[in-house]
Amino acid sequence: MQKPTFKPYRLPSGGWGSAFSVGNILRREGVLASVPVALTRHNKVDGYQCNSCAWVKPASPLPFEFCENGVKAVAWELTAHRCTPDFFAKHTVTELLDWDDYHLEQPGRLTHPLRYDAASDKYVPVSWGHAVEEIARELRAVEDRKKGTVFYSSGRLSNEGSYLYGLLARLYGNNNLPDSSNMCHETTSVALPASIGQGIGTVALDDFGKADCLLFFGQNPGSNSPRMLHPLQEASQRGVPIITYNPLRERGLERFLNPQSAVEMLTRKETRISSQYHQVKAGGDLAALAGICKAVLALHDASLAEGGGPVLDEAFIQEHTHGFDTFLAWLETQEWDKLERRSGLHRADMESTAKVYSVSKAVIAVYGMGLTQHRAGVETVQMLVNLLLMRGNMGRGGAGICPVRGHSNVQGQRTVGITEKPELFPLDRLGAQFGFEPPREAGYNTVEACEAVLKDEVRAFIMLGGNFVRAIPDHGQMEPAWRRIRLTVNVITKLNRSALLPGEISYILPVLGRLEIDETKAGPQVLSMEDTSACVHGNRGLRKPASPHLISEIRLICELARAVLEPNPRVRWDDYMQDYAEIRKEIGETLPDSFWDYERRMWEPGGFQRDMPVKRREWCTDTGRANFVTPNALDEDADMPAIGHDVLRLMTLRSNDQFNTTVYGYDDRFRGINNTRKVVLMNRSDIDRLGLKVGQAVTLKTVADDGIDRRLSGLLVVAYDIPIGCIGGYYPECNVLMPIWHYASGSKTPAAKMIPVTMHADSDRVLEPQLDYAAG
Ligand SMILES: Nc1nc2c(c(=O)[nH]1)N[C@H]1C(S)=C(S)[C@@H](COP(=O)(O)OP(=O)(O)OC[C@H]3O[C@@H](n4cnc5c(=O)[nH]c(N)nc54)[C@H](O)[C@@H]3O)O[C@H]1N2
Ligand SMILES: Nc1nc2c(c(=O)[nH]1)N[C@H]1C(S)=C(S)[C@@H](COP(=O)(O)OP(=O)(O)OC[C@H]3O[C@@H](n4cnc5c(=O)[nH]c(N)nc54)[C@H](O)[C@@H]3O)O[C@H]1N2
Ligand SMILES: [Mo]
Repeated sequence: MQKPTFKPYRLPSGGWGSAFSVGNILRREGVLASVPVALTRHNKVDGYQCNSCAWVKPASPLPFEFCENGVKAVAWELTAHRCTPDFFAKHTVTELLDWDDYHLEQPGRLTHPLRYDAASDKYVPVSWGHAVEEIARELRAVEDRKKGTVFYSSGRLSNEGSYLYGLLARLYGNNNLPDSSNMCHETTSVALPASIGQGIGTVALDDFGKADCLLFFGQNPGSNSPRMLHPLQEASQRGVPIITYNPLRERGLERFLNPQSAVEMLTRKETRISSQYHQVKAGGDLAALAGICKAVLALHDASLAEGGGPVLDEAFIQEHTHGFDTFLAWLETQEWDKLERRSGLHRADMESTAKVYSVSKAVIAVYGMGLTQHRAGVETVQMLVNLLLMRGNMGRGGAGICPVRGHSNVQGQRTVGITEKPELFPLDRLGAQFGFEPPREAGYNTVEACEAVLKDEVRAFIMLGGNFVRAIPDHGQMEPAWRRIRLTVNVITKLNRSALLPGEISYILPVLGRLEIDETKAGPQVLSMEDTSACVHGNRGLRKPASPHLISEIRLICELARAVLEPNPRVRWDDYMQDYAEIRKEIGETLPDSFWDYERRMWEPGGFQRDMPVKRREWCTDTGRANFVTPNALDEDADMPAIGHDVLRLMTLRSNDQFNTTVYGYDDRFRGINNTRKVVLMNRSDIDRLGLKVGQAVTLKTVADDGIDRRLSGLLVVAYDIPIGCIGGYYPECNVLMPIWHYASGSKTPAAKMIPVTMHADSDRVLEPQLDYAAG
């Protein structure tokens, strides 16, 4: 491993850095020749849907509709490397527990089903038949099905697989269907229905072409949804102001050079992205947004006083909204000095945003984890909606709210029934369709599933995709508890840490990825998924499977269901696993409003968009109108220990070289950090104030009064452009610091963007002096 370095990155996002990075990864995965061929089918009609993020797949794609991180995700799945039973014969589980996330996935695609053998502390090959039989026996033996069994899934799973998995859980007897979305945009799914009556965003790709102002809160397109930089570039070139609120100056929100444009690459003609950039304090957005709303109001009053027109869209507010007067009264009581303190910004910052906003005719507000992963996340998202409602920026072209979803099918998965909340899925219809009485009690979400595991109430935990134990908070409590679960099943494609925490009985069941040809008796099968703009697309695999021993996720669900459940002639598992069109027919019957003529429409260019009542200004809320939601208080962490002088706010971040817990490498190019993930980004004045030195190793310790010692040592201090009092570290390494009860109220999304911690030096020595940019 090379020495860690820190050198601010001077280049734009995209550009040559992106091209080089892609070349490196293709070489490392041994797919230099094959992946470029596959990429011509990437996000194309009759091709496959990118397995990285959920960003919109346009109706008229670019010749190369992919980005650097999409290529990494494709190369990751199509890698030439294989993790065979030989690998497991060489390494015990205890030994592998010392490996980091990167090295665990490096051996490549898993090739055989494996069962944990406690005597040798190794995973050994097993037949699919034996695996299904034993798992089914264990699931049937669980006494309390409501409490004892959990069905987790990660948002990569197709619509077809998700629908069957939800059906399996409900026929089995519970709604314990936590998913990655519980750690992600659950805040959105709670905030938006109360505000506007739909749990998903309201804009389509073409709205970006019509908007005349974009607001960006806590989302990092340069790393996490790079194809979005194309519409942003186009907007910027049209002169559209792009206003960003983010504690970090993320390169993708500053400058972009389109790596697919030969002219731009040769002339190095980059585009400025944000026209205003406000480095809000972590967790300061609620206050910042309140300040912007207050300033808009002041502009309205001033305009009227001068005999001008209204700034507020009074007709819209009158006809379409509820709660405006209460909101107004609350805004008037908010003092500027408090708003400044809480946001870490100046009044002038918020006023300058209000000024641009109040003359724009069509505004889109984009947001991501920077808003949702906070204790006050729900109220913050609702405050962003309030701002849009003030000028009627909802339900018309070029305007609306745009939560940027994470996993490539996380949104579709919820649509077709992966939810622990019974009210979110038409259970009556489902029951009538399949002749059973679905369970009506709420199931476990992610946090509740973890709490049940800590109480030793869970007997069986199925993980369909993902890396649950690594993605959740509180590793120090969760990992030992995990080993007390009787049955854990890891349905995965590469080895990860969750699989290394076996209970009494544990399986690794390797499956096909969506880029692979899924051939059944009925011929090659296709899948479908929904992007962040609620458009549903078909997906056709194109590569030979990584191993002849892999089966599809759908076949596994069907085999398990047949072995666990009482026979029910209305549920045709045998047909579903051969012909996925049969599953789509069932989805169409349960959800006819969205999925009529599914089989044909999923191949339309750009997919088909699910119904969005807000587009017609129909509000499916309790009041029948769009609600201005007034927050309870601006104390974003009222029930946390007071943020004192030496308590810092830790944001857990993604590098440019990872997909969630999958670590592609140790470089975070745009942030200038190379060859390491063991760093903590700090403001230089905090470093001085705490008597620390750049390059020194430090320990972070969580401030909490529950008697549990949560700490992480050996992080190297990096002096960074980050607001005073805020620090940054990488997810998932820092999850050990996050208490399980530290989540957004209302949604229980873990509050990963603001963990209160203290910090002390591990020793006086400066280990990596070269990490000081000033010294280099
Ligand atoms: N390449 C790649 N793509 C991905 C992923 C990946 O890991 N790698 N993950 C996928 C998934 S599942 C998801 S959910 C999305 C996540 O994508 P994002 O929503 O972009 O998530 P993060 O990178 O966690 O954080 C986003 C930004 O929030 C900022 N931030 C932190 N705290 C605050 C705050 O208090 N206020 C504000 N305004 N900003 C804040 C951070 O500086 C960062 O720029 O990306 C998806 N796409
Ligand atoms: N501190 C902190 N914690 C966080 C976050 C944060 O920002 N900060 N973000 C949260 C968010 S937004 C999310 S979405 C979660 C992510 O939580 P998860 O979705 O559970 O985690 P991933 O890292 O995406 O899962 C990676 C694993 O998925 C498996 N896999 C990949 N492709 C496939 C496939 O096609 N089929 C199957 N069956 N398996 C596959 C591979 O074996 C791989 O090891 O983490 C959350 N945790
Ligand atoms: Mo996510």
